[in-house]
Amino acid sequence: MTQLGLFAEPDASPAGLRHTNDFIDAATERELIGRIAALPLQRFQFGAFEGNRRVAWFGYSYDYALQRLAEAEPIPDWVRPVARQVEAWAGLREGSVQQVLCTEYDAGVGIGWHRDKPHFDKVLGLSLGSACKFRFRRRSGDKWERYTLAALPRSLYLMDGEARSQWEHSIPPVEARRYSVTFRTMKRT
Ligand SMILES: O=C(O)CCC(=O)C(=O)O
Repeated sequence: MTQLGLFAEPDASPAGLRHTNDFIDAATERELIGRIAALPLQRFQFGAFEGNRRVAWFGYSYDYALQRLAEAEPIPDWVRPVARQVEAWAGLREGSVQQVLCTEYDAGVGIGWHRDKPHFDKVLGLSLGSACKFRFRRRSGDKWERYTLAALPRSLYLMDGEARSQWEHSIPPVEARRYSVTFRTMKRT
C-alpha cells in the first residue's frame, strides 16, 4: 500500500452541501418538538407501501400513487419564524420556502436512499431531539463516493447543486427519537 493509500483523505463533502450547528436554541427546539408531536402525524405513504416514519406536510404534499404534487394545509404560523430564519441563512428571499415537511423518527426508524422529488429546488433540514448520521452517496464508475454528515440536534443543512441533484441521501435507524423539519423551495416551471 502506498503512503497515499494509507493516509488517504476522507471523502470530500458533496458540492452544494452547507451545514451549521446551533441554528436554533434549546428553548426553540423544545417548542418545535412540542408542536410537531401535537400534529396529526401519519405514517409516510408511498404508493402501496407505508414507511415507519410519521409525517405532516404543509404547502404541498407529494402523492406517490399519482406521482404528482398535491396541495396541503398552509404552512402554520408557528413554522413561519423559523422558515424565515432558514431563508435568511440560505440567502433566499422571504416566502421562498413553499413546502414544509415535519417528520418523526422513533428509535430504530430511518429513511432509505433517495433524492428529493424534482419538483423541489433547494432542500433545507433542521434536526431536532437527537443526532443522526446523514449519509450521502454518488456513483463513481463501479464504486460509490460516500460522505456522512453528523447532523446534531438544532443543526441545519442545505442541499443545493450537486448535493441535491447528483447525490442520494439516507439516514440509518436512529438511536433515539428524532424530529426534523424539511424546508423546500419550488423549481420554476
Ligand atoms: O429527516 C431528515 O432530515 C431528512 C428527510 C428526508 O430526506 C426526506 O424526507 O426526504
